[in-house]
Amino acid sequence: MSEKLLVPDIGDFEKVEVIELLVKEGDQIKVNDPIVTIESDKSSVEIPSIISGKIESINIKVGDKVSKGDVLLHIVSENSTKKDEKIIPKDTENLIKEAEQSLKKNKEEKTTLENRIIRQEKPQIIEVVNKGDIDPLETKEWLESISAVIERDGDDRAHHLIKELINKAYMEGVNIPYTQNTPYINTIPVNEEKKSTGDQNIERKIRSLIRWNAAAMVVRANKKFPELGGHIGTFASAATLYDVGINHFFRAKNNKFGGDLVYFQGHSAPGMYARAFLEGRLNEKQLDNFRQEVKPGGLSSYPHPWLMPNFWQFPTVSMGLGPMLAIYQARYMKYLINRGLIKDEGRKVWAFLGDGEMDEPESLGAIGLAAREKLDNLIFVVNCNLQRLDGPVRGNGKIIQELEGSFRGAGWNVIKVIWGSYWDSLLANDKTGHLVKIMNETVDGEYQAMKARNGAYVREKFFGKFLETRELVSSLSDKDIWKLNRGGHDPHKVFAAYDKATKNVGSPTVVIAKTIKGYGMGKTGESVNTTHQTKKLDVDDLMYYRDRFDVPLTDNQVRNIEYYKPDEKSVEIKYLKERRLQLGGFIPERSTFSKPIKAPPKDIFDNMKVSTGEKEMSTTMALVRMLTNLLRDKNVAQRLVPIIPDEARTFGMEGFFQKIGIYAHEGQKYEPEDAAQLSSYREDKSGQVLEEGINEAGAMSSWIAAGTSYTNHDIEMIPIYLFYSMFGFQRIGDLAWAGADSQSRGFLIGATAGRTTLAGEGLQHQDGHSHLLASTIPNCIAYDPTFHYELAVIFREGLRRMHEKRENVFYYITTMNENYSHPAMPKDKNCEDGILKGMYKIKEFSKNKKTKIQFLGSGTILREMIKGAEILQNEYQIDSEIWSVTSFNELRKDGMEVERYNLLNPNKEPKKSYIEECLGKKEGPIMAASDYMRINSDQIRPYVSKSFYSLGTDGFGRSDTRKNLRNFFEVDKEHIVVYGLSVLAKEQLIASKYATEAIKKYNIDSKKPMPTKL
Ligand SMILES: Cc1ncc(C[n+]2csc(CCOP(=O)(O)OP(=O)(O)O)c2C)c(N)n1
Ligand SMILES: [Mg+2]
Repeated sequence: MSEKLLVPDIGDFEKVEVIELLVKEGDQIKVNDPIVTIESDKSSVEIPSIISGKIESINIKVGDKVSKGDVLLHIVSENSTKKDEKIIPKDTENLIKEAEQSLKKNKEEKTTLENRIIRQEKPQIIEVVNKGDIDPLETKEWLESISAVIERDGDDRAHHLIKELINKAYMEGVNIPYTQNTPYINTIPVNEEKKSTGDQNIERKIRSLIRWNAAAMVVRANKKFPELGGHIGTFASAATLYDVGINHFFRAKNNKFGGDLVYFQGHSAPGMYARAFLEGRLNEKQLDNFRQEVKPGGLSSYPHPWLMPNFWQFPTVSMGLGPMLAIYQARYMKYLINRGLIKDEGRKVWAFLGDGEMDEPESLGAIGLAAREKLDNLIFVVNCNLQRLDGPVRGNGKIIQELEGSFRGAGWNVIKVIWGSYWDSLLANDKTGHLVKIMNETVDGEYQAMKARNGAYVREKFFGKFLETRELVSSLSDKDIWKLNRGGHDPHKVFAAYDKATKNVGSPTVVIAKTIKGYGMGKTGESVNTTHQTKKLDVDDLMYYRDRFDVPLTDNQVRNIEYYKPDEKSVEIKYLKERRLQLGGFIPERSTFSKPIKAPPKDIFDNMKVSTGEKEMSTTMALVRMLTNLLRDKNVAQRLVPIIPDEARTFGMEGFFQKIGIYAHEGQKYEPEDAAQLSSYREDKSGQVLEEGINEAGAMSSWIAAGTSYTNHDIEMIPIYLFYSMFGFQRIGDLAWAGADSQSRGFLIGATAGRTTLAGEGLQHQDGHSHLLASTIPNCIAYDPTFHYELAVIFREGLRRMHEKRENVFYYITTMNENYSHPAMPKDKNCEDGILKGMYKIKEFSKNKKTKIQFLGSGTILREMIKGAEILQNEYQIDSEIWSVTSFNELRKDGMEVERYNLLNPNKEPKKSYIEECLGKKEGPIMAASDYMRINSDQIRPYVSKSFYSLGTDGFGRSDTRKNLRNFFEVDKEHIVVYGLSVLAKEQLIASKYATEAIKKYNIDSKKPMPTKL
C-alpha cells in the first residue's frame, strides 16, 4: 500500500528550506530513519520517517520550502503500521511504568520488612532532664513507648509512628518547627556498627609510619628550602579517614574492574606520597623532591595530573572544585551506564573534603543535583577538624550540625561520626541525657580549645557543667579523659560509617567526621589556630610525634628526620600490599586503556566547503549543521556528548532533543506540552544531550568528566559544551584551568561571541576578551573563525588531534550569531594549513598597483575589513591583501617559540615565524582588527617586522544594533577606511588630506573619547 509521508508539526515555522535529502527513490527505510534536513533561519532539524517501507517517489528537492502537511515522499509500506499506531501513548506508557514501579516497590518494602533491624536488647531505663519540661513523667512514658516500639517492631515502624504523629499535629494546626538536625552523636548506634575484619594493631603501625613519613617529608623539604612550604596538620587529622578507605574500601582499576574514583583533599597530598613510599611506588629521593618539580622526578605540591600523569587523577586543591567535580563525575558515570557505554559494576566516587572548604558556594552548590539524580555511587567524606587556615570554621556554632542540616535538607544520606569508641560507655550511662545536652550545646570554638589543652581542662570545662556529668567521669583519670577520642580518629567508627555508606541505595551519602587538626603534633601543632601553616617541627616536636605514634626511630634518627620504611618482608609491608592486592591495585593511579576514535573522513564536511550562495547563516548554525552530520558518522556519533546550560534554543539545537534525547535518569514521566511537534522536549534514560539547566559550573564539570572519560572510564568521549561566550572562561575560569590540568580533551564553544556581534544583549553579555582568557591556558587551542569551511577544517583537526591522536589539548572555538553568506573554500592548497596555523590570505585587491596595506581580520570583523578594502581600492586607489586570522593565539605561540629559538641560537640560521612567512615580504604596513579588545590582535605585534596597528572593541559593551556598535567601537568598514588612510599617511605613503577628508565624509567625530572611557 502506498502511503504519504508528510511534514510534521515543526512549531512556529512555515516555508522552511530543505537543505539536504538523505534518501533516494527505491531506498528501503525504517521508522525513525532521517529523510530530509530542513533549516529555518535559526536551526536545522532532520525529519524522521514514521513509516517503514520502500520509497516510491520523492516530492521535494534541495532548496524547496516546506510547511506542515506538505508531502515529502510516497512510500510503499511494509506493514502499513504508522509510528503513531505502534507506539504506546506516553500517558499509557507512564501508567504501565507506574504500575510496574509500585509492584517493585511493594516487593522491596516486603524485603526491607523482612530485613529490618529489630533490636533484641533490653530497653534502657529512661530518665528525663527536668529543666523546662512541664510534665517529665508524661515525657518519660512517651519515650518508653517509642523505645518499646523500636525494640519490638524495629526502626521502620518507629519512624512511621513518629511521622504519623507529626502529620497529625500539623493537621490539628500545631506549628511544627522544622528540625534539620539530629543530636550531636554518631548516626550509627553502637550495636549496628559493622566490625572491621582488619588487624587493628598492624593497621595502626602502618598508619603511624605514614603519618611520620608524611611529616618528615614536609619538614625535610622546608629545612632545605624554607620557601617550599607544605602542610602537616591536614593529613594528620585525616590519616584514619584515608587509611580505612585505602585498606578496606577503595577498589582500584584493573582488567576486571573499572575502579572507584577518589578525589583526595588537595593539601593532604603528603599522606598519599608517604603511603606510596611504603608501597614501594615512590622512593626516598622522590620524597626528598617534594615540591621540587622542575627537574624530573619531583612530587607535586598538590594533586596535579598534568605534572604527575601516572599518579594523580583529579586536581582538587582549588577549594570547592573537588566537591562539584565529584558530583558531576558520579552523575556522568551513571550517564555512561544508562547509555550502555560502560557496565554497571557498582563503582563509587569518593570525595574527601575539608570543613573549611565547605564554605565555598561551589561545595554545596550541586548537592541538590546529587540527591535529585539519586547518586548512590557518590560518597563525600567531610573531615571536620573544626579549623580552616586562620582559625575555627564555626567557632560560635557547630559545623557538623550545619552540614548535617544542609545535606539532609537536600536529600542526602547523612552519617555523622563524631565520637570514638571510648565514649561508648559514657554515652550508654548517660541516663539523664545531660552528657548529650552538653555535647549539643558546646560550640566548636570550645571543642577546639579543649583539644589544645589537656584532660583536666576538659573535666572542668566540659564534664564540669552538670553534677551528673561530673560524676559520670569521676572514676576516670585526666589521662583517661584525654584519651576520649573523636570519631574520625577511630578506625572502628570510620569503618562502620564507610560500610554503611557503600551499601546505601537511592541517595548519595555524606560521612561527616569529627577530627583534630594536627592530631598528634603536640603543643606546636595540635588544635591550635596556627596548625594549618605549621611546616617546621623542632627537635622536641619531632620526638613527641615519634613517641606519640611509636615510630621505631632512635633519637639520632629523629634529629636527622629520617624516613622509616620497614623491611619488605615485614608484616606491615606485607599487610599493606596484601590489602591493596585484595582491592585490585594501588590508589591513586592514573592509567588509560581507551581506544582512539577514528576522525571522520574529510568529505563529511564537504558541504561546508562550498559556497552557501544566497543563503545566509551564522557560524553557530553552521556548527550545529556540522554536529548533525557528525551524528551520522558511525565512529563519532555515540561518543559525542553535547552539553548545554539551558541555551539549546538560543543556538538552534532544539532538533537534538528528539534526535538524540536529553539525558534523564528517570526517563520522561510526563507528556511534554509540545509532544506533537518535531522538536519536542524528549527526556530519555539513554538520552545523549546533557541539558544542565542554568548552570555553567555544572556544565563545565560535566565537560571535564566527559573530557577525561578516556582515563577515568577507559572510553574516549567527545564533549562539546556550548555556552554564551561571555559565560565561559570569565565565569568558570578556575574550572577550565582544572580541566586543563586534568588533560581533558574536547570542545568548548563560545557561541554568540563577539562584542559587537551579539548586538542587543548589552554589557554583561558582549564578550570582547574570552580569547585572551583562553590564551592563558597552555594546552588550550583557540580559534575565531569567520566562515563555515574554516570551522569545518578546525573542528575536524580537533577531532583528529584530540580523539584519534590523543593529544592532551582542548579546543576553544568562538561562533557567532550573525547571519551572512559564506564563500567556498579557496582552492589554494595551503589554505587548510593556514587555517590551522592561524592565518591565510583570503583576498587581494590589486587593481591600482601603487600603494598597499596588509589587513588582518578575524571573526565577523574580517567581513568589515573586506568591505573597507573594497572601498579603499575603488575610491582611494589603495590596494590591499586581506588575511583571515583564525587564531591570534596560535600565531602568538608560534611567534614566541621562534623568537626564543633564535635568541637561544644566535649563531644559527634564524628560523622564521609563520607570521613572518606570511607577511615578511609583503608590501605596506599592517592593520589588524577583531571583535575583541586590541590586545587580542596585539598578541602578534612583537613578531612582525613591519609597522603594526590594531583596532578592537576595548571598553564596556552596550546594547544597540551591530551597525551602531561597530561604529561606536570603530571597527566598521568606514573606520577601517579612515584608519587605513591615516596609517598610510603616517607611514608617509600617501598625503594626510585623504584621511582628513574621509573623517569628514564618514562623519567620524575625532573628539569622541576613547570607548573605554564611555
Ligand atoms: C579557592 C581556594 N581558596 C583558598 C585556598 C587556600 N587554602 C588552602 S587550605 C585552606 C584551608 C582549608 O581548610 P579546610 O578545608 O578546613 O581543610 P583542613 O586543612 O582543615 O582539612 C585554604 C584557605 C585554596 N586552596 N583554594
Ligand atoms: Mg578543616
